[in-house]
Amino acid sequence: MKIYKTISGIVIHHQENLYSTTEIWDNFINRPQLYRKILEELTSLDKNQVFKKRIESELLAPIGTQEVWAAGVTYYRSKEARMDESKESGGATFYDKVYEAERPELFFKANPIRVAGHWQTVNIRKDSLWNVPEPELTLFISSQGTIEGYTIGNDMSSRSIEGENPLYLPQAKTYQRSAAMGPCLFVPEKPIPSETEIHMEILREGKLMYQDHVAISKMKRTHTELASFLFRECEFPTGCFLMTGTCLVPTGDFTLHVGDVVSISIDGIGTLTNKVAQRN
Ligand code: DO4
Ligand code: MG
Repeated sequence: MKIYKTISGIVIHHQENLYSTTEIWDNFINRPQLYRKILEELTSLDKNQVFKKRIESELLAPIGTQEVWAAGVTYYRSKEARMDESKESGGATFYDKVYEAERPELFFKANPIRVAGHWQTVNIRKDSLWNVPEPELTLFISSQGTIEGYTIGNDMSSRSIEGENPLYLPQAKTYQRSAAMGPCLFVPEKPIPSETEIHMEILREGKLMYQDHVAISKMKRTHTELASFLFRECEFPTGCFLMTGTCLVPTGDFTLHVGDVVSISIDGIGTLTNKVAQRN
């Protein structure tokens, strides 16, 4: 089941049918056993294929008042790339240690105003020379700590700022439109399968600059492990989103340009596309 947030309300896509409700987003999604609850409600909702137009022309990022958090160094490839970019600063050892440690790296990524939706622009910073998208399976966790859904996340990152000094991580990671999420909230009956693949491609003036994919089974940690660390000492009254880390890192000579188009696809969820921009 896929849940879309649109200007005119929520659209639910289930088994080829479209349903709509004007329920408030936060109240609608922040419920344990979300799949079962929505399934029970479907017969009482408006059902009409015309709601497809709302998905096509009124789509918003699938977020209400939730905070967006992110996990880091959850894949070997991320550890390697970060150790490489920080070797001159002497920060490499921290990535090595956190990959092996019991406690994962978790950081605050964005509040809702910094999040772009499908086809909105994401930014690279003007004071950053080396920028990449990070395609990440993103969990929706209810206020009770249960994983209820998934979306596609782009954890836009400045490699030059993070590489200069790991203490600059918040500036490398959190700025206007440094995150994208969408196109929908995928709410399956069972947890997402480990064979699920994440694909990313980057186009520059129509030319393919990068293309790769990975299965989420390559991740070192489990989703429940990450969620339980996040909920240890934090409350999230309307639930929260948690990006689970990247495994797709372009080679060191690649940096994003203004105008590049980044598309991230995850099996079962869809495709999140964003054009790269810079603030004036
Ligand atoms: O350690 C810094 C951030 C790591 C990250 O964002 C990732 O591994 O995806
Ligand atoms: Mg990341």
